[in-house]
Amino acid sequence: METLYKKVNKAALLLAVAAGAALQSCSGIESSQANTAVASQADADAATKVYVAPGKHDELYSFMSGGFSGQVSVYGIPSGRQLKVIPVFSQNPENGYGYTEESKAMLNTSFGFVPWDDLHHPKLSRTDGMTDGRWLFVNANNTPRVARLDLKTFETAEIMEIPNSAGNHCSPYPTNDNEYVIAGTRFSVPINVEGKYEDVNFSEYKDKFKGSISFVKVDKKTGDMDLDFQVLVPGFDYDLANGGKGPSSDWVFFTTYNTEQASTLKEIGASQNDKDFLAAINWKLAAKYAREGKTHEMPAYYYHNKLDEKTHIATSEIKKKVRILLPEECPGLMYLIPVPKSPHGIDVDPSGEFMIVSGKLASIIPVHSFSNMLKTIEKKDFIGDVGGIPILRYESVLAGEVKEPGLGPLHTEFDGKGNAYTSMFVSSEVVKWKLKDFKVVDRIPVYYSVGHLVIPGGDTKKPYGKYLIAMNKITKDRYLPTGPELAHSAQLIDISGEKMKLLLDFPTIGEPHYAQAIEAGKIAPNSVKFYSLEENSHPQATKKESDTRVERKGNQVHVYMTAIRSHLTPDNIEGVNVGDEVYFHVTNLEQDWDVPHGFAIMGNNNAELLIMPGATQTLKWVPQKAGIVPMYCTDFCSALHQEMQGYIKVSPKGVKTPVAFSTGGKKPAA
Ligand SMILES: [Cu+2]
Repeated sequence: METLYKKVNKAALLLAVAAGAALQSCSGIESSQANTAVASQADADAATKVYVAPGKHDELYSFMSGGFSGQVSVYGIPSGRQLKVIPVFSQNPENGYGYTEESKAMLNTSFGFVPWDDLHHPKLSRTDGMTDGRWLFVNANNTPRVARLDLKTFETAEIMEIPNSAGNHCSPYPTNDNEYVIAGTRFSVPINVEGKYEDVNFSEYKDKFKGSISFVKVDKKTGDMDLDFQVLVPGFDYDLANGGKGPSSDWVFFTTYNTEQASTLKEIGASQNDKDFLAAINWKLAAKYAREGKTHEMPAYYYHNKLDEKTHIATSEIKKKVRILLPEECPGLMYLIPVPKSPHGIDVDPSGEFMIVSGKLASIIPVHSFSNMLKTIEKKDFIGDVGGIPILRYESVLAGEVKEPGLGPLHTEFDGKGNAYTSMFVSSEVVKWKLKDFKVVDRIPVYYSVGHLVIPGGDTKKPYGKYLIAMNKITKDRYLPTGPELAHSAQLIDISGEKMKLLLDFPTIGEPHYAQAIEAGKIAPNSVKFYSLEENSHPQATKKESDTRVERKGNQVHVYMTAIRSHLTPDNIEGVNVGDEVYFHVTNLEQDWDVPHGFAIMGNNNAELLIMPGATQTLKWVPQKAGIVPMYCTDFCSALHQEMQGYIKVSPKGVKTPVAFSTGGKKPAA
């Protein structure tokens, strides 16, 4: 009976999903009944592959960049269900990130407090060339920064500003054992190694503008980042990068454009040359040169912001110098390999032998060979140099070309079964081709204008070649209309068979440029459920209700408050005046999973707090009006959540009211 019931239930579900999908795909198009029937069967097959039953978990986590949202969003795959949004470079009123006294320092930069950024590329940390589920590194494209997210807590743990960079697009690329996270600048700018200000004009681009590649060291145990050194490179635009694997592990590769070094109307000025360059840097050798003292010490000014795990307080450290390596002084450090003009992605296949360069304007995809590169270097088969950096002969490094792949090749990943998949921005498709002979074997349309794509582990030595996610730039008619702005769209494609099959569309947040995906088992078991109250060493933590209090220090009032289902202590406060700086240090006393408390106060020119169990967070409030002001818990925590509220009496300026506080039976202090 039970089996039969289950079967009937599943069949009914599939029909419902298929009917919905068929309706959508046929809306506005004439279609015969036969077509609908065929579509229904295909859609039903797709539905079974993405269906995750209620209460069941997804196979994989996917971390998508938020682009101009400055955040990272987390999805379950294959369902496409959104699990979380992690604020990184942008303030998030939902949980107070960037608004609370504890988190504000995370957004400090040499430009002051920067509450927004354009986050492009998430990259998972690695052990022995495989993603290990410990951290996620992401870049800020606008105000150059690299952040590390802790995947035990899904929180931003650290943000490192990158000096001598202007547009940190080519970032962040971890080496195979997280020795370094590497970040290249998109815009070249005048860089003076003595750290002096120079009055440079646009016309001096070729002489004065430089690029930089930053090598951020990662502590193996803690993940803590530190800018070890930078390599000063020719004044091109550095677009994307990827590290080698296996035999090419010591190298990292960068696509460049604007090798013409134009300073204006780059859409024309940066498209003059038939070829731009793939830059290859031997990072192991660079680290050796840096260790051996080949660096120049340059005055600099940049921020390093870190969250303390025990106090949950972020602090900023100002760094005042950076070590610089000059390629012309470091033989063997850097080479340039010609590639078709204006390339975007550079992707290294799982074996580490092939470097695939996708040129948006190119009609072919060149596949360069790492072993050929080494031979070409050895034979000194150079066709010239840029500032002492040898240019290798294209034909000597080339392994082959993928012919007629489609229009606008952009980014390639791999399935670990000998196939490569390249996104085609202009012709809106994903193209599958063989690494053995570079022949195209399959193509599938995507809707529309795909940017990057991701295969779980597709940038490691052992991809998990079951799914591919296409991240599309344009959505148009794929969903119900929502006015002029539509959600960007991801599409999940089954790549387990010979032919690619479209399984699912799902909307995404902001503009996902790139994503990473990893088996759930590498992250889920380590996920923190709550913070230990005992280990909470926040200096303003209040661990017992009996320790709650209100203290005045000049025009500052500090409220040491606790929250537990279902009351705030204290919940009646007086002795606050208009214009005071009131700091609510709220400790969530709960020691249970999924019981955050929120805290908000009427008229506050700030966000709310969302305090995790066992943690302390501080909200600043400067009352503007006299009167009785309500405050309450914003997170529906219990049946009596609506009762979790209180009042503060605000007296006019100059009216001396003694500080007093209470909750229920607890009498105000004398
Ligand atoms: Cu509550």
